Amino acid sequence: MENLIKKRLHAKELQIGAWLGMGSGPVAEITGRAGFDWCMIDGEHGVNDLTSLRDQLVALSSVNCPAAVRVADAQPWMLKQALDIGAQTVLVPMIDTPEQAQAMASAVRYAPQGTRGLAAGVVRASGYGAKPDYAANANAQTCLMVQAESRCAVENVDAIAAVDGVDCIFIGPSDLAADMGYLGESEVVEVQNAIEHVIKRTVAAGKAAAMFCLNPDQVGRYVEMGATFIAVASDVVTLNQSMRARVSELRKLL
Ligand code: 3PY
Ligand code: MG
Repeated sequence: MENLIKKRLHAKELQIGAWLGMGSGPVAEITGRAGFDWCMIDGEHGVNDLTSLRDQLVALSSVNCPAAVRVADAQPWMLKQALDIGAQTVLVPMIDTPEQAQAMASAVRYAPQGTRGLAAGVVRASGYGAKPDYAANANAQTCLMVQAESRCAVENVDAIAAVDGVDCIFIGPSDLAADMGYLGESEVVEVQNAIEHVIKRTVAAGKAAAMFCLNPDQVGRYVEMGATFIAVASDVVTLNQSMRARVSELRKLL
């Protein structure tokens, strides 16, 4: 199946999406129907396990919402599992060096381009064997995003962006701010300058730049810098805000 996220990343089309951290198929289905260009199922933070990741991939596919999975760590076996359950786009946190990025690019592709383990006949990605051409087409449809979220990654951005097989560099503003000594303060100018640097160098290398920004007033700035893939909502944050707003609204009325 064609990977729309990858196609649009390469075409530099703007894609806005939602973060799914609740581990819930129904929440994924509701969010997937809302009109976002994509949803990211978060296996790094939150409560997801392999079965809940799979359930949400099924839910998003049922409503034709392109899906991506963030794995917990830069481990080839985690990428193997995420791809086998049907994720075509994977995001790997905390990639600091071109060597780490290269290892991830190898882990997500079958030989000869990579080292992904092959069990195409029995995994969900191939329809449990119903799509015999899955393995032949998988490398071309797999999309690798790596997260730049440290000073080291900022310094190495050119070399990371140059790695064959890396489609997108995704900035993690919270971790980056923390690593720069500004825990919880990603708005400070030093962090914003580092973010701008990563976006601009990534785009200059011909790769897509992605950002996490839940403040709607700030999204336009990152688009102007060149980011084309932006997380603009989170299931946890939205539920939290709307439940609290409803309680305070009703407390005033009653
Ligand atoms: C971060 O802000 O560190 C993230 O990983 C968000 O995506
Ligand atoms: Mg992070």
